[in-house]
Amino acid sequence: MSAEIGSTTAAATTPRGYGPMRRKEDARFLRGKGRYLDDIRLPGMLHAAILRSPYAHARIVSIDTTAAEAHPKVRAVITGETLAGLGLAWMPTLSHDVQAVLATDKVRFQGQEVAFVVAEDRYAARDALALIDVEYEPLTPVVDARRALDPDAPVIRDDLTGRTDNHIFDWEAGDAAATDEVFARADVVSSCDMVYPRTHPAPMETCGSIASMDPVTGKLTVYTTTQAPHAHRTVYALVAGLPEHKIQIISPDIGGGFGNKVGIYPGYVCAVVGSIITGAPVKWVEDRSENLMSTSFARDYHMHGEIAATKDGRILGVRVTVLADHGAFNGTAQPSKLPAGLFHVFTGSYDLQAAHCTVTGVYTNKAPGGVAYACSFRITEAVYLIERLVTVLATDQGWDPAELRMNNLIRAEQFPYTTPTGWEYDSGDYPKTLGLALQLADYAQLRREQAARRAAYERGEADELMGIGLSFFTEAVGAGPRKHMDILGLGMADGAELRVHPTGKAVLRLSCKSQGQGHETTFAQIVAEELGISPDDIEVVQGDTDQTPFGLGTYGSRSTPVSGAAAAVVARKVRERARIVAATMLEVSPADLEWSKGRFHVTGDPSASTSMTEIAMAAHSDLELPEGVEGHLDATCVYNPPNLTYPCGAYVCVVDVDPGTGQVKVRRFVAVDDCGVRINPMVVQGQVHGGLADGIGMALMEVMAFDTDGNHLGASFMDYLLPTAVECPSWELGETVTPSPHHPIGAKGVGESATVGSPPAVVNAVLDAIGVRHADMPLTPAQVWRAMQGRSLRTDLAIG
Ligand code: MCN
Ligand code: CUN
Repeated sequence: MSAEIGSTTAAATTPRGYGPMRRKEDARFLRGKGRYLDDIRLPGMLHAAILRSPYAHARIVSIDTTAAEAHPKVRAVITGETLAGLGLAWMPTLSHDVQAVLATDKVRFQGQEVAFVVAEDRYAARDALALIDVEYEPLTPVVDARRALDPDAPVIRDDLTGRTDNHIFDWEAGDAAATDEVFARADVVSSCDMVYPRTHPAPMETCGSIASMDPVTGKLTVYTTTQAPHAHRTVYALVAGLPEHKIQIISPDIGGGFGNKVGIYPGYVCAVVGSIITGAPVKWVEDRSENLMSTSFARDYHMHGEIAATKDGRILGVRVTVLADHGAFNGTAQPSKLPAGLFHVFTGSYDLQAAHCTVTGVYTNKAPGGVAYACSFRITEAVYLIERLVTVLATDQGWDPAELRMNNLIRAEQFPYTTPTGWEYDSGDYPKTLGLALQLADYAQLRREQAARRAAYERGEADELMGIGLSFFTEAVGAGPRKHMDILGLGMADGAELRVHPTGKAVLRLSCKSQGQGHETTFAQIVAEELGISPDDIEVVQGDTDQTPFGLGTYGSRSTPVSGAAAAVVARKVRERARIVAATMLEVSPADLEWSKGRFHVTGDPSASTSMTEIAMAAHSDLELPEGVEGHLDATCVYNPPNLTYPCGAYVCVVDVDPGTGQVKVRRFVAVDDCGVRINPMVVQGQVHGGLADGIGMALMEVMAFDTDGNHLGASFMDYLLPTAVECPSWELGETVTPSPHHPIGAKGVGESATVGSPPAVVNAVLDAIGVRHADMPLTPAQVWRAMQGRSLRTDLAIG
């Protein structure tokens, strides 16, 4: 699917370090030999199923489990009451709220967990759900976030003491007075209301967990689909009061996470309780509908944005108000001190004088979670907002959207650049990146073609209209404990451990956890680059808390910025140890040695040299090392990033729209990404391809819609549409490389870039084609058709 232009492609041979290399893990994935959670079978293992609420909002009058307990294959039925006895009926969320593990008082969204059945097989567990008798007293649900703060809105969270409304938080960033001043002196102001609809990460593999409590040793082993094994362990220990050193979390192969597997779900807690009660391992795995209905969603932001400029096209400031629908429990995955996550970067890639934004979070009767799904903590929404606003301004003024962007981008010499909301972008050459994208797309020619097409359409000689959409994004990825970048309130720095064996093979242990991003290959390449060992000889170990160092895990495209840095630092430590060993071997001073990939040689005498393999063997031998120098070649490090890394990208999307049907065809997509130094360009391209497909999905088809009763209208892939190869063009990728100045190897994260950057490009293209100023995503044929009639609707609510 890749047409590759504007970038260098080296031969696809195995490199010693950076460069395109086929993924090592694909040897098992492509043969169907991956080991996913549901492949794991422990002796005596029991199976669980969850009874879920059919209502979005209802009081629980009674729960009768007698008949289910009498089922011959049922071993335990757990309700909120059982959990309350253990102090586990409620659990903390990622945002310092609490969430019912199993509902006791009320159900607050459709699909909420009510009871947990443990049985001898999966079928019996499912059958027994039907034997549980729950009496509900239905309550009016709050479905539309805009109604959540109405004085007569039902109070969803009456479990919280003193709560009389559905308000969660108010948050603001930027300088209100300075922004008002800038707007007062602006020549032109454009504004726009837009909804970023609720979407879902929808990984191929759903979530699940197998808990096994050893009644003799008291050791709890949990196999679970988590992106953050160490964080999960600490939370289990803190919440359940279990001894942390006796908890082992094993995250096996993961079939896609996309943020869906960051949080802790009620089923995980219940599986642990089920194992403690039954004395056997308990497996719980969601089905597709359960995943779509109850696990963490994304977006659901209602945004009002204003943008101010001078009459000659200088953008001065941005003013934003947001209503954020967080569902029934505030469970958004984001740094604890930032209730609206990194929405802070809503000023985008432009050099503005002032900006201000307020975000209000509200409860509604929908599933909790939020942010997750290639989000980088709300940057997806921020980029969509600013890239739509800039386009709306261009439309209103009749300016060219490419020129407007080019004239206002932060310039290369302004880095490090502090945004009006106080974030320090590390590096970039935005005009160069945009320039390359425009060149690859042949923007001027596209505009000519578009004009000709419109003229032909108006003459009745063409059936379709053509649209060109642009976006430019800056991402903020690689969060660590410094700068308040915790998660779950935990500020756990990320470790790396590297051990070189006597024969020169190495094992690298990391705190992050691949869900498909190719870590086993790319992190081996980092060590290979530093030590000159072949990546094939370096094993990357992740996902098992007994085997790996502490750290927050993989989300917010942090693995390369954080664990990638740790891998480079730990390899350099090993190299310095190797230098001492080599100096002893060659009988010179360490300072007299020079390193060239894979060997040390004596300065001025290249023939006096020794290879990494020889050094490794010597390090484990009877070689007399200098006083105080330990043998072996191993090292550990803990990396706490000084700042986030800020990758960027410029995207150009070309669409053809059939005005008769509203059908959109993405004809071309040019994506120029700058993620600093690329470790494995092939893997980076794969990440970008996936993200671009995601973007097409969100822009054109994906939405979690609800009806007025709070019924979920997207609980299967029949209703929640995902893009396929059919909807995707042959991607045209390009690259610019601006290394991160504070990262040991100059790399920036890229895993979410394309998902963040592509939706506004697609939307801008479709609206450009049909000549409509704004319509909300997803731009389904019906929505496009309505927009052309001047009747764009809310697509996330059946009530419109
Ligand atoms: N890489 C590289 N050079 C760079 C940057 C990255 O070679 N300059 C490589 C990395 O070494 C890694 C991959 O690209 O193999 C992605 O790296 P990074 O940007 O650090 O992102 P993470 O590994 O932290 O992955 C997380 C990110 C997130 S948050 C989501 S959401 C998402 C994404 O990755 N989920 C994914 N991409 C995904 N891809 C797959 N297949 N499955 C998911 O669940
Ligand atoms: Cu938020 S989706 Mo990714 O950061 O795991």
